[in-house]
Amino acid sequence: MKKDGNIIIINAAEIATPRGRSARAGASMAALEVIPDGAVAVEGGTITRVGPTAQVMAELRAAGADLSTYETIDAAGRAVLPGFVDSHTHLVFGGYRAEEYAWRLKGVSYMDILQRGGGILSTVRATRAASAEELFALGRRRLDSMLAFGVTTVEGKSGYGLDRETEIRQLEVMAALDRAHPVDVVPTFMGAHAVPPEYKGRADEFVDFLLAEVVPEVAGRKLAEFCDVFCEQGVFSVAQSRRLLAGAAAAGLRPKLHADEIVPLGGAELAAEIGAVSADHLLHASDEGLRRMAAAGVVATLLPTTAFSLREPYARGRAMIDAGCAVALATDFNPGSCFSESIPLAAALAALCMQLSPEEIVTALTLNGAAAVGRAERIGSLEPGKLGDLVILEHPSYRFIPYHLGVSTVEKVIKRGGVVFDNLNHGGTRC
Ligand code: IZC
Ligand code: ZN
Repeated sequence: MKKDGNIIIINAAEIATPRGRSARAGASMAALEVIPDGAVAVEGGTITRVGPTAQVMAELRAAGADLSTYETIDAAGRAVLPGFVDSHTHLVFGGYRAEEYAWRLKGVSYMDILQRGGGILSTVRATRAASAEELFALGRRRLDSMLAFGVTTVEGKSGYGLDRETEIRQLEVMAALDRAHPVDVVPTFMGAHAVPPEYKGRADEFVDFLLAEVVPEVAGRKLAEFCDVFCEQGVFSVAQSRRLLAGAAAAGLRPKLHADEIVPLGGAELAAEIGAVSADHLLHASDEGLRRMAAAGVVATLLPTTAFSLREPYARGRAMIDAGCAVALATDFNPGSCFSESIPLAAALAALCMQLSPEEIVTALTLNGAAAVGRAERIGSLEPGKLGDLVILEHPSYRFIPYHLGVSTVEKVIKRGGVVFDNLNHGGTRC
């Protein structure tokens, strides 16, 4: 009788994985372990063995494992990797911004649209008007799509409420999605995503409000693990971001930042100063900021599909790795600056426009993404003791991830030792 969470993948063309229980920085990002004719054994949802197929099978037999309790998958001709961790998304929102996209095509800038009360504020209006049930149904469909791209853990941010009630509703929906869906959802509180109309011109008072009225409830009810802020000219200053993140950290929410996305503001320096878990975007981060982030161990989360969508210059991913940073790659899925949950597009842009190697891209999508959501001890690599979260590609090498331009090469997704997506059996739908 098969047992839930028991699976053996055998005969893989290769197992490709970074190793470790924390982010890999600098040159070590390229040090993938590649095992030809590989196997992975998962028992009760946790990886127990990784190695050449003959060795893993001999070890299982020697240990007296009852192989009839395992599902077996023959992965001949296919590469097996850790499940992807999309460590930066805004996946719970109401409404869309297709009209604004058309304006942007005509040359109106993202920040101009926000200053005129559109952009994030347009999504805030639609999200405030949406019920928890509506947001849940939308979120579930989006998670299905992410899963098909090989994502087994996703970070999701609030920030489309900008009031107590809607911010909490977004986070509660993420908790419900986490329970209902195979993809694990890591919640981040981002009440400081924009200044709402009620506080127009009074950003400091809005930060006071968040610290007094929202952060205590979010932290007290454990509705979020992280606090993020849009540290940007015309949104929240470095001083306001520092104050909010310090208060949130005191309540138990670990800091993250949207840093140096549109103009160079010193977000990277702030991230290093306060020991943020990650600083994200970094299109305009200074050399000094990058050096400090590397020294402080802040994960640099790069979102190339956003730069592509905004037609902005790409973050200097190559220089960041060369400066000793740990780089993670994520999609930034949101209805405005980047309406795309495409992992393969992010990977292709990282290769072609940021000069990351295929090995670095795999590390950035797995172990370093896991570190950016504080979970590198449990996910992000294929090693005994980690969760049995993995993807099987339809091609024999991890190199196909950036090479197959914008097209997913993921054939199967396994979450905690169970097949949760199979592109062959289900024509692309979730099991
Ligand atoms: O809804 O536009 N940059 N926040 C900061 C975003 C992009 C998401 C959005
Ligand atoms: Zn974002």
